[in-house]
Amino acid sequence: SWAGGEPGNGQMAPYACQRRTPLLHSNQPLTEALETLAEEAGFSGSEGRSLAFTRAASVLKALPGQLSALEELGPLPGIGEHSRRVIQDVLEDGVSVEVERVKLSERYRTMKLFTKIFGVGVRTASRWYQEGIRTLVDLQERNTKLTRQQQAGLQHYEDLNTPVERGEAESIGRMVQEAVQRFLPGASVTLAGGFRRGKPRGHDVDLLLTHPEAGREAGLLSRVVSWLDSQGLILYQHSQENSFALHEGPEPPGGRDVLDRFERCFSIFRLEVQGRPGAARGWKAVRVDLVVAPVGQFPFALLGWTGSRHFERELRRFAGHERKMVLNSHTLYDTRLNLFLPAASEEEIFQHLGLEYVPPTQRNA
Ligand code: 8DG
Ligand code: MN
Ligand code: MN
Repeated sequence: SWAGGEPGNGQMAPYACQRRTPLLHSNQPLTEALETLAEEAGFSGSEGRSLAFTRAASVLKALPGQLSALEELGPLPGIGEHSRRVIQDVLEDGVSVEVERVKLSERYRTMKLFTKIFGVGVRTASRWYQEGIRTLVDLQERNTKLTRQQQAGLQHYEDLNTPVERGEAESIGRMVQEAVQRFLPGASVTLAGGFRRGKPRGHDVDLLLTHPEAGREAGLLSRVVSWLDSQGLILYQHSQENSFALHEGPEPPGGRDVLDRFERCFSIFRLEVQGRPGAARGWKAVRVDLVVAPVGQFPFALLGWTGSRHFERELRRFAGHERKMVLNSHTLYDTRLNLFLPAASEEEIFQHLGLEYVPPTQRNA
């Protein structure tokens, strides 16, 4: 089938957005090894190498069964020499020496520790590492300069690195829905991100707000956030205004990431929780992303915020390379026809792209 078929039949489609990738697959040890190397390459600033490992892992996630020999891979797309070597090692020895070495290395472990702080990216983590900082205690003792976001991230480090359960995500969705109804009846709140793809837990809660009447959603977010804040439900928030203007036209593919041009809010919620054994307090800090989209852009926003990140990247690459279209979380632009292609649903966006529809639960690329 177009979705992959048997391992080695050479039928696997080259772009992840042409394949179905379920949450659970049969090659976990292999994808884990490859994703560790992808992460390590990202920590070293080697984006190309990182992407190559991510692509290889993503191909394995779409295989219908467990791979037992490298030969079965045949001419699968996007699996390079280095990835093949890693796969072979794991298949033959159960582990890859290279991956094990990475996992034990001081640099990898420290980079992982630091990038798990909300607000800390690879560049900051790398700088701290070069300055000889190794632990969270070091960070505090050396009075390292931190942004407000990083301070909040450090303060709630443990909670924010405890997975958010689906039930918790749903409670937060209801809290936001309730606040939204106070200010704009008829507006909707949609759970996107990993939970929409069927993940049972995640690192944050991604919520998309809209209203069926275009324009009514303007200003909604600041009211909602202020109200939640006044109720003591928000531990940290950083909001951005909508900076998207249609008349500017689309940005070139590979240009600045335009996903962040909606009215949006990165926040940390204070979620009441019951029955946490051994917990001294009855609440937990949870990362929440709130995004507001006008209804005309909603399908694009929903598609863009459902992920996975690799699936999104592949969709945009497919649109650009195969269709000469520019896709982002606001619009789809056809550069040959010089026009925007409107869509009332995710299905219509796939149709415009000439892609078979991939439901959210099959976007775990
Ligand atoms: P998780 O939270 O369960 O770990 O997984 P996830 O839900 O898939 O990851 P995510 O980091 O929350 O991202 C989900 C999608 O939302 C992702 O495909 C792209 C979009 N998105 C964010 N935050 C940002 C951002 O800061 N910039 C951009 N460009 N896109 C973002 O969630
Ligand atoms: Mn998420
Ligand atoms: Mn998110």
